[in-house]
Amino acid sequence: MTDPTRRDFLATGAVAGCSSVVAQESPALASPERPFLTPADEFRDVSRGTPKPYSLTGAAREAARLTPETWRLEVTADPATEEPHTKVAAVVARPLTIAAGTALDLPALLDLGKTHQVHFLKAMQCLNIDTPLGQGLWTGVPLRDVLRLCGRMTNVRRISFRGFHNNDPRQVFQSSVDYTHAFETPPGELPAFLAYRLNGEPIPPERGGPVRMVVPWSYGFKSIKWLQQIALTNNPRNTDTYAEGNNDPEAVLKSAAFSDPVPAMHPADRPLVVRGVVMCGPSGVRRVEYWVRRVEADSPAVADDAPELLRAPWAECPLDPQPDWTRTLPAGVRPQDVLGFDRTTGRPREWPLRYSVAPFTATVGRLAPGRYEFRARAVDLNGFFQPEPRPLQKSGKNAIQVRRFEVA
Ligand SMILES: Nc1nc2c(c(=O)[nH]1)N[C@H]1C(S)=C(S)[C@@H](COP(=O)(O)O)O[C@H]1N2
Ligand SMILES: [Mo]
Repeated sequence: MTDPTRRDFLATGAVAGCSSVVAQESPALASPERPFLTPADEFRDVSRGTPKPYSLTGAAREAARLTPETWRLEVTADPATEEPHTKVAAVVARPLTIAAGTALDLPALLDLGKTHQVHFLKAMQCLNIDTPLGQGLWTGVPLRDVLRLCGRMTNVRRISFRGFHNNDPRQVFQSSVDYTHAFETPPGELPAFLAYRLNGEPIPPERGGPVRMVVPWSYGFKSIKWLQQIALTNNPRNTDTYAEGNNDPEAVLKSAAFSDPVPAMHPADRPLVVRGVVMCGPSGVRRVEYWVRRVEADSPAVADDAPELLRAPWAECPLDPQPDWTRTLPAGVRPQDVLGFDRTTGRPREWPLRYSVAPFTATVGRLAPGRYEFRARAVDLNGFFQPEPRPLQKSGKNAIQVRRFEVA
């Protein structure tokens, strides 16, 4: 009954540092041959644990309940109280536990999917890495529909969740959403959900399978891989592991442009074309624009909010036409069934799609020999220029990338 992995679910945060995540350039979504959907094994991986949970095989993987047959989800109420924030504990009518034989298994989740399944496109982005990790078509069941199985709940203010962590409390990686975000999805908004398919296939172990939480509006740390435990709590405070890294654990994805690396040397007789992707956060994307700055070896760096940058002659980078949806989406997934797409026309209701990335092209043309810097930035629907409105990078990675190169 007392499963050591469940102890201190909400009280502890992981001691395992965020230092395992090093900020660096990722080629994953910034390569010339970028497909609209990133193959599952080409996402850049951000996983804690020693050994990494996905490296377990055979009996060890079964014992960890990381196979489709052994996977179980427990949903329990957090009994903790703590003055002054939590005067009474959360209560749930029908907890789902392994001990009582009521934990949810994969067939039961798939069965729920027959009536509640959702599909949508989301780019995974780490709050601590410069470029998005990959973009997928995720399929699963909204968290709200799973939690309804538990019947009446009282004094629940947050929903906290964690994945498998090698039975080592220091490897715990957990995250959470508030009650409102779990249950009261507004029309047109995307729900947090328990995903069991990625790009039309079962989610592979590397991407968090059999079942992964996907929190559409947030950075990757909310999308808990190898999901196994959900706790309903009356602790109103955020206990996300990522909060310990000075991150804003309620950050939402920022609209931001990410340009592909520019080769260090560019021939003067060839026009320069730079590609990239723009992430669409809740504030949308009005346009993407670029600026090429001539520099000398000793030119000082230009800050993202320097007058020279703000007054610069930025030029628009058109977004690519939308892909052919019937050919881009996995077999069996109709465009009109993807959240964010119009039910009758089968076209996205807005473009770029919220919480996904769309490719753009900057056609710079020919440049005279010399040294240059290339920058691209997004302008959101409120007229804010990247990295506005929040230049705190721990609340959303959206610094303007600087690509230095020489034309010869
Ligand atoms: N259980 C678990 N879930 C996790 C993590 C982890 O270490 N353990 N890393 C998180 C972080 S910080 C990110 S950015 C994403 C990365 O997802 P990916 O490896 O599928 O690209 O997974 C998230 N989910
Ligand atoms: Mo992350």
